[in-house]
Amino acid sequence: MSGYKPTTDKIALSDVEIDDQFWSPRVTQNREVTIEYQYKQLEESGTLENFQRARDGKNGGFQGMWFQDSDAYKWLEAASYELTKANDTDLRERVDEVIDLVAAAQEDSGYLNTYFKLVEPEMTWTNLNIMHELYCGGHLIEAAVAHYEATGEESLLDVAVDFADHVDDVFDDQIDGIPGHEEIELALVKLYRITGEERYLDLAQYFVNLRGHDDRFKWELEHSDEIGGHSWDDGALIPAEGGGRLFLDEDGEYVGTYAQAHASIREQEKVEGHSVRAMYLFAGATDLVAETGDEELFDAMERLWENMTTKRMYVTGGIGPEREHEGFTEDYDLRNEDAYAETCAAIGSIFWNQRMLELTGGAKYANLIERTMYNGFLAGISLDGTRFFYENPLESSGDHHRKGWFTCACCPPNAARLFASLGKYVYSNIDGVLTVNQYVGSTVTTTIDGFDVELTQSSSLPWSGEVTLTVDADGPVPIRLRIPEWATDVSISVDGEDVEQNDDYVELDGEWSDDTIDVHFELDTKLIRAHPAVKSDAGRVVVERGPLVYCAEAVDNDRPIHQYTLSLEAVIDEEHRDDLLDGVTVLQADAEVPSLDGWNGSLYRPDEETDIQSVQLTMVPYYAWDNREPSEMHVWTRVK
Ligand code: FUB
Ligand code: ZN
Repeated sequence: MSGYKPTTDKIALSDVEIDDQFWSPRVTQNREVTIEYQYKQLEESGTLENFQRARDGKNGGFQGMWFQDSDAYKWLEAASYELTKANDTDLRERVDEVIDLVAAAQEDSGYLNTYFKLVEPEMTWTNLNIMHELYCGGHLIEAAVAHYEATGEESLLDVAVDFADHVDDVFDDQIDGIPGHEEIELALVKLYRITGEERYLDLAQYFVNLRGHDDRFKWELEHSDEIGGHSWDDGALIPAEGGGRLFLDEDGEYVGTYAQAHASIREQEKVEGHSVRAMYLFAGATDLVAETGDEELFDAMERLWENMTTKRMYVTGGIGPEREHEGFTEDYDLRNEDAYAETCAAIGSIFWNQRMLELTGGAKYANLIERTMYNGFLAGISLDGTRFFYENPLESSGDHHRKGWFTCACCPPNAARLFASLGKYVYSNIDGVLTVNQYVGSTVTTTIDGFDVELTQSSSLPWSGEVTLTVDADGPVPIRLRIPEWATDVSISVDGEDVEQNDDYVELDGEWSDDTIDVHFELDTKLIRAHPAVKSDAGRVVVERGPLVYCAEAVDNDRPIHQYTLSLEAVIDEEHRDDLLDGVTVLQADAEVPSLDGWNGSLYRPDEETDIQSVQLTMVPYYAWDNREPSEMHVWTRVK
């Protein structure tokens, strides 16, 4: 098939070249180390072999999780973003090989899922709750769009289109139902945007609008003998005590909260259930608002965003405190040591917020993306790019560590695709305004309302707040600069002349001819409190400096971290250490610990007998924790 149309209104990844003292080493490492490493993991985990067996018409022998195809698709998406940036022939060959494999595993009908092909070929589309066929298909489509945009080749896009057409035939002609794990909604909007085929947009709307209205999930739970999934791990996915239990309430009654299917998305008041599912659904729904102007859906998005960010989000931007459902629980439940805060959920939040930002221009979304990028997301990857957190606690006894791969390896390739597409988050064309969302050194070369513009940015974030932009355009191009939420003082000048600013943005209209915009964001160290309703943080503060959340690790301190108390008047010194953790600004705060003298083996003694010693508490950025020898870590520190 040919005739796909390119998207034109957004700033393309190929328009942006990152050149940043903080992010470039990580982006380069993602290409040179992480993507290579993850390809090996696709081999070792059997992910590619599943496609080979499916291609060769074999039966059985499926390896890994039932949605493992998605690991390959996310890898393809990440690798494709790299192909946008460089003509990397080795990577391109490898990508082509994987695409050939995927294409060869596809059935003539367009159906594609190696678990079902190898294990339960008669049971396709019977267990929408749990079996992730639509989720995998969504990742296939996202990879295909990325590959087409990078290379102009239709090899993977043809596979994705055939799959999407098959889904369109099946839903709702033969089956009325929705995916248990959202993802295909946002992918279908991407496919619509690149092909111009309305049916993909309609299908995305169908999936979003049916959620909370159909009883297919309930039917599946009641007919567990008739649906797929029995062959995985002795059917552990099916019975109420297996995967199906996640859809039940404490009384064993069906309730769809886990998959945001408890009510129409338009009526939902709070972010509920599995957090990655929620983020992907909201990202897809926001795409629909952008395409259709659906105000009721937009109101729901704003309401849910408000609930999430004021009651259900960690200071790192991480979300979803609970392990069992991998998701949200109650307002203000922000447990620290047990925090789940899956890396994929932070990534999903970035996806959703970028869409809200591009829809509304609201600085609050860009602020949250910045917070999540530097903290909740970045902590998910080791400094060497080969180990990953699935869960991101805000406190540890020293026993939580990143791993090279997981049985359920959703997070590592998700991180790879976000790093590889970082350029998408720096600038937006919002209603004809070139908006600088993130202060990441880079050059954007694009066209805004018919005028060619080139803007080069240098940035000293996150260590200090000096940003310089040079702009050249062949016509008037309005520019908007976000004022970060953490900036305590701001000064901005264009060619040496100061300009006015409001709270969220600085608006600069003008003709640009190699003009220079100098920006200074005052970057202070602040003690931050949580709302008193957050039990886990009562009597504690977190230290932030600019966009970074800090933590204390015992490896930098003489005592276990739980023994320290900060003073509210603490003087906090800062020192940039190039030799530590790939270069970080270290904070040292006045603190107190109880003396260890005179206990003489006793466990308890009168308070007045216990001297208090003045000490220093050393803190490092949270993203860099657990990159040295294991030790206790706290984000929130007791204060008096
Ligand atoms: O189910 C697919 C992915 O695996 C989810 O998004 C993650 O939470 C993990 O369960
Ligand atoms: Zn994950």
